Amino acid sequence: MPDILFHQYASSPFSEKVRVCLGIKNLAWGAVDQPVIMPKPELVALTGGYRRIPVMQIGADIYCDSTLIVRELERRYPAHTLFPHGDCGLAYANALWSDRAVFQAAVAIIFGGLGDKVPPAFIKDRTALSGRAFDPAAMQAAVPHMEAQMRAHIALLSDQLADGRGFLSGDRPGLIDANAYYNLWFIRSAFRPAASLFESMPHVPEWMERVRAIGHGERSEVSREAALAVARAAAPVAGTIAAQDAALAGKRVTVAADDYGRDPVHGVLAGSSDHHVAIRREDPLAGQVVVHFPRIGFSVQS
Ligand SMILES: N[C@@H](CCC(=O)N[C@@H](CS)C(=O)NCC(=O)O)C(=O)O
Repeated sequence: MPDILFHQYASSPFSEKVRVCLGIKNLAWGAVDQPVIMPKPELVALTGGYRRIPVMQIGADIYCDSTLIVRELERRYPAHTLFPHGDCGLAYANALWSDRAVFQAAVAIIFGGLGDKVPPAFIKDRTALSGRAFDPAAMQAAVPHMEAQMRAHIALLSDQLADGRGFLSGDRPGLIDANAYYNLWFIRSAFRPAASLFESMPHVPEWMERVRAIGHGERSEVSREAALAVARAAAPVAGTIAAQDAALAGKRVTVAADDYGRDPVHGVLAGSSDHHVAIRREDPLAGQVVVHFPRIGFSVQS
């Protein structure tokens, strides 16, 4: 059983970001496939209610959100760094561009393009996820604008690669490549016709091929039941609490995403820093776990 258990599904773009990072680091990991729509009973047993994908599990420590997963991978496995040319703060900041602006354009282009081929159960689920209508017909109307946006985003990549460099920050791949790659991968795999947006963009197809060729490291398959058994058998790691959170130490808090998929997770504050917050909780299926969230994009309430 590999130490890294990665809760994901094949078509998930945020999972592809992390899979590329696992490839850059050439790590062994267990893929725990989760459903594309709710219910996800084994996942929420681990997270306490957070339903988004991906989630990483190491023993009884559960890491939510691709940004924190990447940060934890770099901390635990510093070899083959995700920041081969430095600039780690900028690379994390760059995720806000890819995860919000570029991702939203990709979603509109893909689901607007698929139109009435999007299954009703998926529409219902994503409406509940976002708290507003997930409406492929409305997205269809927005496609010309979103394609223009996407083209402008991709042109930034083309500019960055124009001096002949192999990867976005130089001759070695890093987080910044995974960030920029996964939305284009999403378009190509979910709605192929829209790939014409970048297939003719100078330097971009060759760079995409270089990123694809990195692979995903050493993947094996792990069942959801086996992942729960790993959590039950392990003890979560002890964390430290940052000075600014001292008043909340040992207190019950609620953590929730501030954009979509805002399902609250309750627990006792067990660790924090400028970059993360961690809460301890007990679950009948998963045992005692600590669930870790990034600070950016999540609220903490006592
Ligand atoms: N900020 C989150 C976003 C994750 C996200 O939106 N994931 C999508 C799938 S790629 C999701 O959870 N969709 C709803 C679902 O799968 O249930 C991250 O970086 O992990």
